[in-house]
Amino acid sequence: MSILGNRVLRKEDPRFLRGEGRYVENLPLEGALAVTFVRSLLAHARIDGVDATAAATLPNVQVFTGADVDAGPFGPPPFPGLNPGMGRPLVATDVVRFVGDIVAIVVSEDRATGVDAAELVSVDYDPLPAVVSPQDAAKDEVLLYPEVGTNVACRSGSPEHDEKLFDGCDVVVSGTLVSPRMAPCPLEPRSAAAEVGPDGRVTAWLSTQTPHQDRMVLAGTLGLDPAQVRVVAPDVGGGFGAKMLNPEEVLLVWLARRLGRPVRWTETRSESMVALPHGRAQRLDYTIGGTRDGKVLAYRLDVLQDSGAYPVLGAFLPNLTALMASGVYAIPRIEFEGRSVVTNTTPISAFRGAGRPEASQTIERALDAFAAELELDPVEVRRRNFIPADAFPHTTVTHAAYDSGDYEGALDLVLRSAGYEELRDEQRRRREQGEATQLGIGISCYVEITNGIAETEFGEVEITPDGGAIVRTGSFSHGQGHETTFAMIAAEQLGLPIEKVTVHKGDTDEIAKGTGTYGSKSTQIGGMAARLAADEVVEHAKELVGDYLEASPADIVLDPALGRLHVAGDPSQAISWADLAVRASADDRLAELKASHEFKAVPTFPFGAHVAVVEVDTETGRVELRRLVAVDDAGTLINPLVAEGQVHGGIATGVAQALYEHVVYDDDGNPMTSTFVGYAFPSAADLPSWETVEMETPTPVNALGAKGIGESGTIGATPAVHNAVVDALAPFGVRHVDMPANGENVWRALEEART
Ligand code: MCN
Repeated sequence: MSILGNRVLRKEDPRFLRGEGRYVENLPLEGALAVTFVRSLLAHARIDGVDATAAATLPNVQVFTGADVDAGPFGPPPFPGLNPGMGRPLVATDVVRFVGDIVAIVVSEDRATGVDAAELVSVDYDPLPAVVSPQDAAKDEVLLYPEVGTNVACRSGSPEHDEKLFDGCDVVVSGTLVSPRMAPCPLEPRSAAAEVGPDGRVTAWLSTQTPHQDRMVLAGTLGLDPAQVRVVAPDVGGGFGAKMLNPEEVLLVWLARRLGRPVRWTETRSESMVALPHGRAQRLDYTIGGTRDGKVLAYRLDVLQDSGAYPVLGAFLPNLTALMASGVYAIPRIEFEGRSVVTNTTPISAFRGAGRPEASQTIERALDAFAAELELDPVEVRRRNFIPADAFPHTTVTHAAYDSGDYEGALDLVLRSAGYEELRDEQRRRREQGEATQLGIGISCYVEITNGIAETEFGEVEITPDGGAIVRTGSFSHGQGHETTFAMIAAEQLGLPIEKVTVHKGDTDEIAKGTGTYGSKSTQIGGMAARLAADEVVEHAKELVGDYLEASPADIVLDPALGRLHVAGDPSQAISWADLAVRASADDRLAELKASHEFKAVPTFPFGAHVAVVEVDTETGRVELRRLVAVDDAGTLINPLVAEGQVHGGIATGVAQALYEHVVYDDDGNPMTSTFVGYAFPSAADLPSWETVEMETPTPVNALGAKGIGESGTIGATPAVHNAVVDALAPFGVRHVDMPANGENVWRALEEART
């Protein structure tokens, strides 16, 4: 029986549950100096001077300013269309561009002294006007980079408007949706350490998702040969897309080389809230048009992306929003224009979903607004526009080549599971009785893209002297359970028990190559690479067994149930992996039982449907999420238990954006939500238990049939909950509520509708 598709408990959990996880912060690193960053308290200012005299009087304290750092700038990354003139000095020298920008570095023997010294560093600022809203930035009145001449960091789509786009439409509806800026809030904040070895090579221990890519960027930014840099990522307590390389990690390596001593830095929570890149922060203006019977004919989307002070991945994300603009619907005409602008705020990067949630948040709100205008059930309007299940592969007018799907099937399943008709009955009853607490029912149907830029991943499998196996992968698990699921994949191919398979990751000296983990691509490319490497090991094993049994390798077969190799049709003389490893070791041939593979594939398109049920107190605006029923189809599941965990976490993030989280700045660019007191990061106690329903539509793109699941819940949940809140308020004439749809925003929407 196959181990794949079983709810195998996570191999890594005992380590974490016993507190035996190894994070950068608790790695033994003798004699490590503490690093503290001095950060700007102003959003936009010229630096007239940095005085470190007082700080340097504290025992064993050294202070470095931008003038000392002979490396950088950092970025912008080489994405097509990104303005190359908007690089970030590793330490600000002339100008600070957001609260949290690095203005000096303090190095001390212990962390407490470093914090004291940082407070004594005096920076002479000459304030400049701060540009906080992307709409203001787009006016190009105050420029963050005067030498560049514009605040626009990147353009996507086309500024051309087709006057005839909405021709033939009986009904045209417009609206604006702001996808609130979110802080990623990993449980483990960022942490980095670095040390130069006796051979002059530098090792950087990073809390990251992408060790191999980090090695290249570190080497590139510091002018080093990549062979001189080793990156090790130990256990990582969450990344959510944001833990990619930033100036802080580069500076740690620079300091270790400069000082010849090991150094370590771990972010505080409030530092993480301003300095770790944020996510989302898109303003989306939409117009949707169609026929009176609910057929959508045209859709226009204008995106204004806030990129924060220094453009990194976030500035590029409208390209993904454009690609996924059509959602699960066959829309014949779509126009898209995206502009990404710099503002005096924390940089925007990837955050769970990265560019795709914004697309589904908008098309799903637009569909509901269109249905409301037509006075049709939102379910009915969706049915009239789905890409049908027999139309795959299907390429949308925005050039997304969907691999496989059954969008109506997912909707049917979720409606049945939620008891949609009964919910509508209950809603009708409350409306008729004029109850203060109204019921809202929200639907979302989504499709998203995983392995979005068709990447390659590395996998290696090696039989160990005891007949077990090591899987080495270029993917990097930071909460996704790869130690279990990748072991399952290799165990399946080798016919070994999962206990005999160990997964190694995250050390660039041990693992030859890798792209890392983001875009929910690990299973479909990293898992496939491991699988194909395991298959090659089996082929090599057949050679060896052929030699030992004096038979042709072509006649040798693997019995996957017993993990033994024998001549086809003659299992009496079989050799187990354990026996083979012993014999091969004795003959000095164990190294033959090792193979590596690089797997490249096109993107896959997971999809699903969510139903959210909310209660809204129409007197106070208070919203309570009662239920969230979710169908998330990621193709064939390797481990439904792990996948379900991914969906649970993903939904929590999606609900949090719909109802709670929002990074807020005042007009001068001061962050108002830089601790968990001010930032509404929900805990499990704030959320109901999710009702997840399995559905598996394999992809033809890889032999596992697997698509990604890591971000799906997030993408499906936000629009379902958002739609539910608006639905609850429909009888009051409310057609729109800003996210997060919290008590205040709901109350405002109600007041506006009443007046
Ligand atoms: N899985 C499966 N069957 C599938 C697909 C996935 O059993 N068809 C399992 C996998 O084997 C894997 C897990 O689900 O163990 C997630 O796999 P996948 O969807 O391939 O995603 P990645 O491993 O590439 O993870 C990335 C994704 C992203 S982009 C973000 S953001 C995210 C996420 O995963 N950040 C997370 N999940 C997170 N979970 C935790 N705990 N912490 C984060 O920071």
